[in-house]
Amino acid sequence: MECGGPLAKSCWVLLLLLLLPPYNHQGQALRQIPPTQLQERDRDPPAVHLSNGPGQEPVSIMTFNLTKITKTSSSFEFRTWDPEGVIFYGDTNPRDDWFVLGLRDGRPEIQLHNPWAQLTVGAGPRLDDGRWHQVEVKILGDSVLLGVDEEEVLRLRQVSGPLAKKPQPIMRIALGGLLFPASHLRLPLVPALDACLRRDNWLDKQAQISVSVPTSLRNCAIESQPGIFFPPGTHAEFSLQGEASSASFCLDGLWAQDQRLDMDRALSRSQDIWTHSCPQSPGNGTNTTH
Ligand SMILES: *[C@@H]1O[C@H](CO)[C@@H](O)[C@H](O)[C@H]1NC(C)=O
Ligand SMILES: CC(=O)N[C@H]1CO[C@H](CO)[C@@H](O)[C@@H]1O
Repeated sequence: MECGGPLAKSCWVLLLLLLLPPYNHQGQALRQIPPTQLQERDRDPPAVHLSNGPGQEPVSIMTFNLTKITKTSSSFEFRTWDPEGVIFYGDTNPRDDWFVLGLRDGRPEIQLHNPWAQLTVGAGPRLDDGRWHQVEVKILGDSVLLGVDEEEVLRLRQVSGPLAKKPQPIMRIALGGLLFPASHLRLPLVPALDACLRRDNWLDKQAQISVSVPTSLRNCAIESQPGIFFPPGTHAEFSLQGEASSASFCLDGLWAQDQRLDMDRALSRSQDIWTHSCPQSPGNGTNTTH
């Protein structure tokens, strides 16, 4: 690979990515799902992506009538490689009665602000490992309980008043974003979370007044692997040419989370990528990522 000298800043490599046959180098068949079957994959319930393109808007907002609520817990499964962002936000009032469950450094974090308590607390195991995790948030009397994978990881006492007695009896729940600017958080974080959510069950269906249709632009149908994680704000475009079984293109570096990916290390680990120096003038037929 010619990466030194005058080309050091722009190391042009030609990658031949063998996409077919569908075997990895351990010889196992990779899962290939025809697009028509994506929606009807039986055992896997549909999942919604929590990030809304480059913006930090929630992907869905629900409202509940608190005077009708009998079930005060919410549960869902989610999966991510992203260590930071908002899973959901809830409020009756964005000024003085709100709650946020997010991830920071891969671990769950609760921030809440209401007349009874104002706090920021992190708890539980790292969840940014690309696996599905089950999460439950429950309001029990004056306590808020957080459960992860069937285990209680946090119990906050004396942090809530009776739901039905809130001055504004409408609770909003927003998925994957906030309903106020991120700077209003007690401890700011980057809200956008590159995560998938499924089997979600929010408070009491009987008390639900409205729900907006999820506006997520991305989909969760593809199998999650570390290599297909891109943080918000990045995107990759490749123009494929040549035979159907391979793709060749010139890359001017790959970036993820402001870090340049080490192409040499990727190459040394994969037997399915070949490199050659790019021609002097690759014909402007290539796209690069940032
Ligand atoms: C909430 O429910 C109560 C009791 O059923 C009802 O009186 C009230 O109008 C409802 N509020 C809204 C905004 O739906
Ligand atoms: C990669 C490459 O050749 N890029 C060129 C594409 O065309 C523009 C305009 O002619 C050039 O400035 C780029 O260097």
